Amino acid sequence: MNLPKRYTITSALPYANGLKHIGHLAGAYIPADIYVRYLRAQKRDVVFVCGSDEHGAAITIQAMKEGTTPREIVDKYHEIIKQNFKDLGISFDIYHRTTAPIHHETAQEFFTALNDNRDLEQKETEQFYDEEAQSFLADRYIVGTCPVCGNNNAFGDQCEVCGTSLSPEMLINPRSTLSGNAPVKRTTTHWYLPLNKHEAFLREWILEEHKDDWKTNVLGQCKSWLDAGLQPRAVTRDLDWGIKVPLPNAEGKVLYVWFDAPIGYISATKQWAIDNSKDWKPYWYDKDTKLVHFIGKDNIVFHCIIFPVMLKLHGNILPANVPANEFMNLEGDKMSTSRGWSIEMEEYINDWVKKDNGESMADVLRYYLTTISPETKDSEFTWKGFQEANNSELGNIFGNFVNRTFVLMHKLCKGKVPRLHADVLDDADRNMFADIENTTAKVENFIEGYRFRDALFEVIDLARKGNRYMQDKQPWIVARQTTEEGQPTVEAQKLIDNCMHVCLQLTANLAILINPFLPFTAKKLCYMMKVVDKMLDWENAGKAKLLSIGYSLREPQILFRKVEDSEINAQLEKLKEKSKKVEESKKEDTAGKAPVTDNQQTAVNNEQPESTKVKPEITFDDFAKIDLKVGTILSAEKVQKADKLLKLQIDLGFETRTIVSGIALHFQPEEIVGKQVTIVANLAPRKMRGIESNGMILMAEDTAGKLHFINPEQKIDEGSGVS
Ligand code: B3M
Ligand code: ZN
Repeated sequence: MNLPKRYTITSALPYANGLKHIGHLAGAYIPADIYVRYLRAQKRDVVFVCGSDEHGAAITIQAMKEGTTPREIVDKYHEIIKQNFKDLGISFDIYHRTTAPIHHETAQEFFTALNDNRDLEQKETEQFYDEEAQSFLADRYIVGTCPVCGNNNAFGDQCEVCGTSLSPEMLINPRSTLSGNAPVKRTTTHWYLPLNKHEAFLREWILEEHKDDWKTNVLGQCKSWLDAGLQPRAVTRDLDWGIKVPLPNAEGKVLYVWFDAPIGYISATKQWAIDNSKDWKPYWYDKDTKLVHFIGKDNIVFHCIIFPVMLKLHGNILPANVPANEFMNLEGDKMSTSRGWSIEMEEYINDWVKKDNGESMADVLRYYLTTISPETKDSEFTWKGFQEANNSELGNIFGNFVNRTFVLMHKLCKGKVPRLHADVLDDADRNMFADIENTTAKVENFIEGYRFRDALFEVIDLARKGNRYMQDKQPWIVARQTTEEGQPTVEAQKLIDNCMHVCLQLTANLAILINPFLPFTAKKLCYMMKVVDKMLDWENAGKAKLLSIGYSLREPQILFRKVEDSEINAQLEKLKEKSKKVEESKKEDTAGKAPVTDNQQTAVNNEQPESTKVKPEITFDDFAKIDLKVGTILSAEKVQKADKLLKLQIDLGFETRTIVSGIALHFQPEEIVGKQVTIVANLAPRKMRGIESNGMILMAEDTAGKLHFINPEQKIDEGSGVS
């Protein structure tokens, strides 16, 4: 195999618009860190870059929400996220920012080079415009109904419910997130990257050249994009936050955030090179460099189609691989910070890492997230699974093996590495050495193939074999064959020595093999073995003689503490509370009210109380389209894992309807059965938590936020119309 001369490894630049959760961590950061730590242990030349993505609507909209400036938002979240990564052992060589001047220059140069080379097209088009806010509405500034799944709050660039990539024109009933108004069309000029011209190249490069070494989930997404036909993609926006378009006639225009962000990998490399007196160019131009992008699946199109076209036009190297991960769910539902159904890195660090056993709890998270890594399909984090991984695998297998080895070595071998006695060496001993060698080869192969889950499994399995070996050898029983003075016989001591020698050499090997995955634990092991970090160099892996005979070792330290049921229950409770709070504050989906976006809600709050605000005028014909009917609630039940939803069966006389309504925090199911309600009978069906809801019940919300039924004064026939 021809080894690359150097590696440029990137992890997706997180938007500095809020805390990042452990799903992000599992998707793009832990796998990259494992890979990079392994490469460094192999003494390969590698740069690992990342940083904050600080432009785009994600930032400006968050600033509006927090009532502050984009600058303050990025300054605040950049620092927090950077520190979070550090606390969890993600070892970037640089964690840069896209607001840095060097990045602005780099991105502008890139744009200019492409534009000068006529690789971009300038076009005048009609785009949505908010007359009240006097602003064009791109990306997240516009919301509407997703044409694919019917989500009412899909963004102009993407539906976050079904993941479909959208353009504002595709939204049904678009509305501005600035004013809530329906937008109008206005002409504006933008620069486009004509992806359609590069289809043939992309097909060849992705679907032919990489058909065997890229992951199937990645190839599949690329293929469906290519099969759907590529369109020219605008690379500029009408916004005032971002990197100015470096042309004289481009007042008020900035580079599209997805144009500048990936260039952030290059500018980060430049800054790293400056800081370390290196030349950055080979890392982006030399064909001997292996470029690998670690990302989550929602970023595939940008890293496999758009950015590669940009890189090719600009004369840079292309990614050798883009091992994108699928998503990680949490306790049966999609992980989402905005819905409060998430575990933020910050939160985990405060609850676990900053307490008692500190850094080893960072390793526990790294461990569990790797064992459930969504490498080929979506996976799920559960607190029970976390506890199990810690207590059973790390504690009972890995930790236990190391601990027994050290305790017995102190008890039976005077705290020193015993020698190996060839005359009593048996197959079990020899097999153990062979296992160490075999495992090393397997771990290498898996890591090189981006199969980190499998690699980690092999390491734990080796520890499991170590436990079994020790259990079979039972040195503590052998030690009972004593002389008259009470010392083990010569023969017995030989057997003990061999067993402990093997276990200690195995421990040293485990430290090397576990190091890319659990770096804090590897460090602790080095301390216990009184060896320097250099022992962790990969060239030592698989070797039988890492610890010298007669070398005295430290007392064992507990590697992993037990995680108690009470701690797990507290986390589960906390998660529920958090999501309840968020959902309450959003009042999203509350019956009787159309769902509003986070942003709309801020706009409303900033102006006047909702009760005094009247929506824009509609015509009688608009109103006449709504079919209101009276029905009776036949049954009501809570929806699993959705604290605020009730599933209602409503008798409409002519039929019985299922309606899912967000009123569970206001009413007990049993108290509303038999009540009459007014419903919107012709609302398009909508799926909530997997249940199709056919309509909406009307509710009045008083100024204190309490809900009241809108029903006839006395019981009337089901199916009666309301107008
Ligand atoms: N900030 C989107 C995301 O955080 C975007 C990634 C940029 S990578 C160049 O998912
Ligand atoms: Zn959708």
